[in-house]
Amino acid sequence: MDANLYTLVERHFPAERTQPCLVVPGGPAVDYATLERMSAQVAHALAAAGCVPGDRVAVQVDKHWQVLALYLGCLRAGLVYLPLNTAYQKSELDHFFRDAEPRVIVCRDQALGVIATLAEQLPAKPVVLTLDAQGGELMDRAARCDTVFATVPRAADDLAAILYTSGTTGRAKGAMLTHRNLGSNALTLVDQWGFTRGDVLLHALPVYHVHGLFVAVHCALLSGGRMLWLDKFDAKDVVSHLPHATVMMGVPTFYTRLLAEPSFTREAAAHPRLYVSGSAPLLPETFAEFEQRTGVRILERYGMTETGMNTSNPLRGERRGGTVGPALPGVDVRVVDGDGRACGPDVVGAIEVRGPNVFAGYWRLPERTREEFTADGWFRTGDMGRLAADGYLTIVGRAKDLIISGGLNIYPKEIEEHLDALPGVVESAVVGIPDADFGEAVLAVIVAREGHGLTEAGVIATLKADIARFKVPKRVVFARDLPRNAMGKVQKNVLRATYGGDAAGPRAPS
Ligand code: MLC
Ligand code: AMP
Repeated sequence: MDANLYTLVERHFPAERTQPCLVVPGGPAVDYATLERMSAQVAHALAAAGCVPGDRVAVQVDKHWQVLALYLGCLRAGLVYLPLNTAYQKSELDHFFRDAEPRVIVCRDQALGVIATLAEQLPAKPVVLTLDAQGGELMDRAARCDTVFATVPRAADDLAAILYTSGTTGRAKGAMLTHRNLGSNALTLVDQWGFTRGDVLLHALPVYHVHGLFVAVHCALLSGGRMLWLDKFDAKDVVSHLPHATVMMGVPTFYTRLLAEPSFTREAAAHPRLYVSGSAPLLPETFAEFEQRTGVRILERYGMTETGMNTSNPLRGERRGGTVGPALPGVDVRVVDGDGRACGPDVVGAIEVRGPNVFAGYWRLPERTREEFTADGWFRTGDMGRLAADGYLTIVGRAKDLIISGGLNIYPKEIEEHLDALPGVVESAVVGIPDADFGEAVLAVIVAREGHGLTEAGVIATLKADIARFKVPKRVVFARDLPRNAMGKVQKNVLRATYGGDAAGPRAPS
C-alpha cells in the first residue's frame, strides 16, 4: 500500500477543493485546489531538474505560502525535504550541503550568490533555484508544467524529510524522518487535539522546524481546516487575528510576549478553543498568568526533532501546569536510572521513548544512531524527568549540554569552538542563563590572554558574521579562569549561578 504522506494528507482534503486552506492576512486566500495544482507543478519541475525519488531537496526560504506547495511537491515526487533555518550562514550551509548532497537547493533570491558559489564547490553540483513571495526560478519552471501529477508511491520506511539537529559532539546531524513517522504522529495529534474542518489555525511559527512545519501544518491539512498564515510572530498582530482563529500554537516566548502585550485581554483571547505550547519549557508562572488573564489553560506538549510529539496534556481532562502530560497513544515513554532500569513514580531519571513516531536514525551516521538507542530499541532523548503514578511526565532538565532560546536549540560546544578559534582566547565556556523573553539566553565566559584587546561588542560582532544570529551570545564576560571540578571538567552550574542572577531582565542590546 502507498504510504506516501501526501496521499494520506490528500485523503483528508475537503471534497470541495475551493475551501481555503490558507489565508494570508492582507494577501491571498489559497484554496486546496490551488495547493493541489501547484504541488503537482512543483513535483514536475523538480523531476525535470533531475530529481529522482529519494533525492534530497534543501530549502532555505522565507515564510510565504508558496513554500507549502514546495513541501507538498517534494512529498509527491518522493523526494526528501530538507528545510533550513533562514538564519544559517555560509559555513553552516556548507556543512548541510556536503553532508546531505541535495540534488536541488531552493533559496531566496538575495542568497543566490552565496548559495550558487557553495553549490559550485560541491562534487555533485546541485541545481540552485530561487523561490520568493513574488515567484522565482522554481515557480517560473513550475508554471510551465502540467497541473496533474501522479504521486510517487512510497513505503512507510522511506524518507520524507531530513532535519538537521546539532549534538553535544561533532557537527549537526541529519535526523531522518519517514513517511510513517510523520503520518502516524499527525493522525494522533489531529485526534488528540480534536481538529476538525471548522478549525482555523493561527500559524505564526517558522516552517523550517518540526513545530511549525509538521505539528502545525499537518494538523491543519489532515483535518481539512485552514491556516491564518503570518510570516512571523508579532504579539500585537497576533492579538488582532485571534478573533478569527480557533487554535494557536507557539513556543513559550510567544506566550510571554502575548502576556506583555496590553491588547491581549480576556476578550481578545476568548475565541480560540485551544492554545498549544511546546519546543521549550513553559514556566509554571506563565501557565498560571495565562490562565488568570484569559481563563484558559495552555495545553503543553513535549517533542523533539527526532521523535515528533511524545506526550501531551489532554484536550479534555486535566491540563497540569509544569507537566507535559501523559504519553500520546501509540507512543511509549519511560524514565530510567543510570543502569537503564525503570524508575518508580516521581523518581527522576532519563527519558526514553519508543513508537512509530521515532526517527529512522541520523543520516549516514550509523554509529551515532546506535549510541542514541538502547539495546531494546528505546531512543534516549537526553532529557531528564519523572513520571507521576497517573502517567503525567514532568521534564526537570537535560542531560545534554543544550540551550533552548526562544524555542531554538543552541549547542554550547559549537559556540565554544568558534570562540576558542578567536585570536587572544585561551578558553571559553558557554551556558544558558534565565531570560525573561527567550527563556534562556546564551552567555559566554572567556579566558583571554594578557593584553588581548578583546571586547564584548567585538566578540559578538565577529560571531554574527559567522553563525546564525540566534546562536550568538547575548552577553560575553571575561574571567581569569573557569571553575573546574576535581576531574578538570568545567562546572557550568557554577557559571550559571555566578552570571545567571542579573541576566533575567531585559536583553542586552545587540
Ligand atoms: C531571534 N533572535 C534570537 C531568537 N530569535 N535569539 C535567541 N533566540 C531566539 N529564538 C535574535 C535575532 O536574530 C535578533 O538578533 C534578536 O535576537 C532579537 O530578535 P527579535 O526581533 O526579538 O526576534 P524575533 O524575530 O521576534 O524572533 C523571536 C521568536 C523566534 C521567538 C519569535 O525565535 C521564533 O519564531 N522562535 C520559534 C522557533 C521554533 O519554531 N522552534 C521550534 C523548534 S521544533 P540580531 O542580532 O539579528 O539583531 C522543536 C520540537 C518541538 O523544538 O518540540 O516542537
Ligand atoms: P529540538 O531538537 O529542537 O527538536 O528540541 C527538542 C528538545 O526541546 C527536547 O529534547 C526538549 O529538551 C525540549 N522540549 C520540547 N518541548 C518541551 C517542553 N514542552 N518542555 C520542555 N522541554 C521541551
